[in-house]
Parts: sequence; structure tokens; C-alpha cells
Amino acid sequence: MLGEIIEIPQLGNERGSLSVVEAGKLIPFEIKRVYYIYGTKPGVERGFHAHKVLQQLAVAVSGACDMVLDDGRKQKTVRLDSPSHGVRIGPGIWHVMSNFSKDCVLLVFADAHYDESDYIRDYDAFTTWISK
Ligand code: T46
Repeated sequence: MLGEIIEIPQLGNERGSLSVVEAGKLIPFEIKRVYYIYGTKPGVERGFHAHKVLQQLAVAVSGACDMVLDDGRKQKTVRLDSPSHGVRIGPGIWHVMSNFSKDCVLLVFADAHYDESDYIRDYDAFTTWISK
């Protein structure tokens, strides 16, 4: 499903909150890499690519940003503004992040190591690739 939201349980008490993402339980893929995007300057947009095979889950663990997801036919905009909600970014989804708050930390779980050859960074190349 385009822009599927995964609810991440909040385990909390008077001491505060704790959330956990377990591979094979909350998300149906192994986690091989975790990265985080932060300090994004006002007005900056990021992404502008799709992945050929990579599966990811993105969570704004602090602050907020928007993500537009595009499967070549439909677009969906998701506001990421909670540590208890993540969006799945499957393969073949063009995505663009924008409207980062100053305090935004976007945490991303990925099922493979970094591989630039998995990126399609040109929108026309993406639409050609997705229609094959
Ligand atoms: C994605 C969205 C949500 C690495 O060397 N290793 C890594 O694991 C990553 C993620 C990036 N890089 C390098 C590649 C570039 O030279 O870091 C630089 C910035 O990456 P990029 O311009 O791709 O960043 P975003 O914010 O446009 O996209 C990132 C991820 O790259 C991408 O996979 O799905 O966040």
C-alpha cells in the first residue's frame, strides 16, 4: 500500500516513553542499516529518488517533516510528526521530503547496506523503469 503507516507502540510510564522497532515483528524485513537525517535547513527538500529493491521505514523521532510518495500513478503526502508512527517506503516509490522542522530527526531503518546503484535519481528514468 502506498504510504503505509506503521504504528509503533509507545511503552510509557511516569518516567517517559520508549518505543521499539523489531525486525520480523513490527516490520516485515531484516534491518541491516539505520541512518538519520537531521539539521535540515529551512526550505530544503530531500529525496527525489526511488529505490529498485530497498525496503525502508522512516520515523520522525523528533520534530516533523512531510513526505510525498509516488508510485508513478498515484501520489500521497504523509506528515511525519510522531515517534509512534512510521511510513514504509517500498521499492519503486519516488519520495520527496520537505517542510522539515528545525528539530526534525528522521530515523530510517533499511533492509540493505548503502548501494548507490539501487537509486533512481531521475524522475523520467523512474517512470520508464516503473512502467516496464
Ligand atoms: C532515502 C531517504 C529517505 C551514504 O553514504 N550512506 C547512506 O547510508 C546514505 C543513506 C547516504 N549516503 C550518502 C549519499 C549522499 O552522498 O549521503 C549523502 C546524502 O544522501 P542522499 O542525498 O541520498 O540523502 P536524501 O536525504 O536525499 O535520501 C536519504 C537516503 O539516501 C535515501 O535512501 O530513501 O533518505
